[in-house]
Amino acid sequence: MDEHTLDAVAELVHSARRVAVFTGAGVSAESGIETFRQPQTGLWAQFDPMELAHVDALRRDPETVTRWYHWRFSKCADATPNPGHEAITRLQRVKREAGGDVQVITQNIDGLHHQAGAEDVIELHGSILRWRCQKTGTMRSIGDVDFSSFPPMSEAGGLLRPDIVLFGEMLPNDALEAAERAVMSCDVFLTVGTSAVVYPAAGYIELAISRGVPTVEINPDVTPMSGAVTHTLRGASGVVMPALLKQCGLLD
Ligand code: BV8
Repeated sequence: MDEHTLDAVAELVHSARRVAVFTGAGVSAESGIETFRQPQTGLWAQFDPMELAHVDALRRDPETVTRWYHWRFSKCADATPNPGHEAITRLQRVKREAGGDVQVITQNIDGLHHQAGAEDVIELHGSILRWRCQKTGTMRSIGDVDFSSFPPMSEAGGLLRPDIVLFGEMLPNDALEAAERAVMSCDVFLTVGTSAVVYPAAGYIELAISRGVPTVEINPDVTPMSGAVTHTLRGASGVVMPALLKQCGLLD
């Protein structure tokens, strides 16, 4: 991570009134949750997430897809927020106390931003912690789902599925509207831990760039947006985010 860039970004974040923080699976990597495009391990190694996380796969093979999501939940059930999540929450708290705001827009379904204390998190792709009856639309917490057989069924005889957005499904309107408002009103836009290849979510990075506000990519790797953002901080979010807050004088 380049010290000069860190200093420049800290200056931008410190003076910004409203910050939008757009996150992807990379922000949960240091909590032990494999990123979306990391090769699958063990039992699921032979499956491609892009195949399983698709609405057609759920229609074609609800047993395998619900088993996979139950397995993915089991991988994140014990996960706890890492210093990256905590730094984002702290930034939001400090900005709100000063009359500004930080809006967290996440593609992640693991609930870790919320667990870290972030408020009003915009979950573009829903949450694996909520499961929905396909027949009645009723929601229930994953703890109230009977996984003794797959696919899990509701009392109404409907298929129970995670309340997430699969490929080929529309994103919830309220999340889209909230995300657009956040990007259109921010003074600085941080994109943290995302490969920036999934749409319409990745479009928010392009929207921020088109507005001409400073945009910062925080990621150990290059992404398709690396050449278009204002600054890149190459590093893990669990390291970069706390360093950024420390540089802003918000963390000792
Ligand atoms: C829709 C829930 C329309 C499920 C997910 C325009 C152009 C091209 C394609 C499309 C387009 N518009 C629509 C599409 C199709 C498709 C799409 O985007 N395809 C792409 C992939 C080619 N989009 C859709 O289908 C969307 N729906 O458009 O509907 C429609 C119209 C009419 C009728 C019906 C529908 C729905 C997209 C949502 C899909 N659901 N998640 C689940 O999670 O299982 S998306 C999935 O990818 C995850 O949510 C994940 O978060 C997301 C994005 O991936 P990332 O978060 O970026 O994760 P990834 O592993 O890729 O990258 C991790 C990054 O972190 C890496 O860069 C890595 O270097 C970095 N990293 C690693 N360690 C760290 C780190 N960074 C920081 N710190 C670290 N320690």
